[in-house]
Amino acid sequence: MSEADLLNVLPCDSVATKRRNSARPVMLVGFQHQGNLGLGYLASTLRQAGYSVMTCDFEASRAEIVRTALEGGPMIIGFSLIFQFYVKQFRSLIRELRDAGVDCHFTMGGHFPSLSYRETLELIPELNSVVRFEGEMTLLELADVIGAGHDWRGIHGIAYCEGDEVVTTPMRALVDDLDRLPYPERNFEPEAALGRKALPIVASRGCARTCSFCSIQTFYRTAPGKIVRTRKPAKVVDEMRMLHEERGITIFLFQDDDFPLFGPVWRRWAYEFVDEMHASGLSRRVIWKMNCRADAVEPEIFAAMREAGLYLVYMGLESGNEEGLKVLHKQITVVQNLRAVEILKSIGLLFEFGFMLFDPSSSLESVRTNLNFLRAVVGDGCAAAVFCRMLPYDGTPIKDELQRTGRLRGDVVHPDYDFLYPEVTELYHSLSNTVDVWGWVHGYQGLSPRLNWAWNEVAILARLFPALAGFAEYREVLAAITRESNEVLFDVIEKLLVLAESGGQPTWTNELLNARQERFLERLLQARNGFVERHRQTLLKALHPERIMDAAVA
Ligand code: B12
Ligand code: SF4
Repeated sequence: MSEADLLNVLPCDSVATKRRNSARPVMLVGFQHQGNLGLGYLASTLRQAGYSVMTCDFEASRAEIVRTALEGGPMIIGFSLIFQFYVKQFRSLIRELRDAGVDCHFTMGGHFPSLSYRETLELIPELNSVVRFEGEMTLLELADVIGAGHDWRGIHGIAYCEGDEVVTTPMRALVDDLDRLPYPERNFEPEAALGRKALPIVASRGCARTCSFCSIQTFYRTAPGKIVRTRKPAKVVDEMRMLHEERGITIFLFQDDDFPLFGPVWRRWAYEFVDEMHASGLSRRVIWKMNCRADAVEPEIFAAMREAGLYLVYMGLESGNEEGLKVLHKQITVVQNLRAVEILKSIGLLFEFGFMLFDPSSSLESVRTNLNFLRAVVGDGCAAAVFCRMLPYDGTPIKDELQRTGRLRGDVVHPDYDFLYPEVTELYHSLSNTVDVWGWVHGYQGLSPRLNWAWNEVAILARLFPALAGFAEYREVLAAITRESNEVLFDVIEKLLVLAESGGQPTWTNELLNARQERFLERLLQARNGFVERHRQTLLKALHPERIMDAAVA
């Protein structure tokens, strides 16, 4: 047995019988929007071992979090930092807790603390420790040791400060068998679309790929143990069945970094999952969304998954030019990206995608190629155009490379870098100044996310509700609004490119675009609300508890 295996041998069922001091609860604080599965797994593991757990949403009011801590008297507060740009907000919350007299052990986990533990401990000196990598077993051991009044500094998988020194203990291996973990706790209200409730779930952890901009690959490669671990399809389906029967969940959002699909082994996994979905009867009652790479998209398996309830696919397309794909180390070609899009369209599956219009290799020419790629992908209005600039997160090879070449800028909250060419910097700034990026492309209330939400609803309507009169017409109106909105964005980029290449006067202004955006939004709301209102009674009837079980897939 390897060291990694040994460290991993902490089966949850046998630790449940160990004697421990669980008089004081463990408190967990994290970003709960759409449900935080990391906190969910930590909470269920602790609870299975006999601890009581209090979970707080990081977005709750400060006063509420402080009050919960003061009243609950936890022995540990564990903070989950999954987005590095929240690090300073966590710091200020932690200071407030300490100022209020909360003096228990403070620890923190997540990608950034795991990979940049020094910086985390430096930025937040109020932390007693950082738990590195997957935290279930380490947090449990921390609770056991602290509860027993012993010194916690010897436990594996943590970092802490000793005077001016940062000490790390031997790394703990990744959880070898995910099926030995209890199902994650989900003590939050599920999101709902048209009254249908959605919850996140994972079928696997880890990713075998090595994209240069992604902290996931470093996170799962730095810790010892197997990088990609899949759960048994039957266990995944059992968890879905339980959530469907007990909480009426009909939409499942798979948050796997890369849904098991690629290559013969994982393809077999996916087919087995499909079989389990049919055997359980769930394929007719629930629908699911997953994330994958474009090179995993093949007609046969996607058609099979669609029949088993797959309704929406998220793909990280990331770039539409070969140089960009190379710098991002996507190990994929533009043709493969386009082929995936074509396949999904041809089998009638809706998709969303991630796309970086700008990356560290950008030139005016590559931005133009990216623009043409976007036109090819969503020029028909099948989904809203989204794009961003690549950001160099901690723990990513691209950040190290930018640092090595002296191009890294910004800080942990706003990581940034210099483009290679001043004209690209100028283009990027004029685009950001012209388009209200949060209002249109990114923010939860932005136009593109709202259009995509409407598309999400369309897929749900098609799969979880009876056929509705005028549905095809509504779909066409939505496609027209999306197409026109996308085209305005494309035109802005195009005109700014021309301006950067040959000078002249800007055509689009921020005011003009805001007015267009408002108009698109009005049209969208009118079409969507009108359609939903017309079918209000039918939709409500279909949501009636007994009918959830009967919802037939169209
Ligand atoms: C689901 C998800 C979301 C959900 C969040 C749901 C939620 N409330 O948790 C949504 C869709 C909202 C989301 C949004 C975004 N996301 Co996101 N998301 C993910 C994703 C795919 C899965 C997270 C997950 O559930 N993992 C499964 C659980 C079991 O693992 P885990 O979270 O890592 O937790 C384990 C350990 O980290 C550790 N741990 C974690 N917390 C703690 C706390 C303690 C006390 C301890 C002891 C241990 C511990 O133990 C846990 C159990 O083993 C991750 C990728 C990833 N693999 O993490 C990206 C990821 C977290 N997202 C990312 C980004 C960039 C974003 C967005 C900015 C995207 C965008 N452009 O809009 C937004 C930001 C939203 C915002 N607030 O502004 C990045 C973060 C990069 C970084 N280093 O900061 C990631 C890592 C993806 C990536 N490719 O790099 N995201
Ligand atoms: S971007 Fe996606 S495919 Fe690439 S390493 Fe990260 S999770 Fe894996």
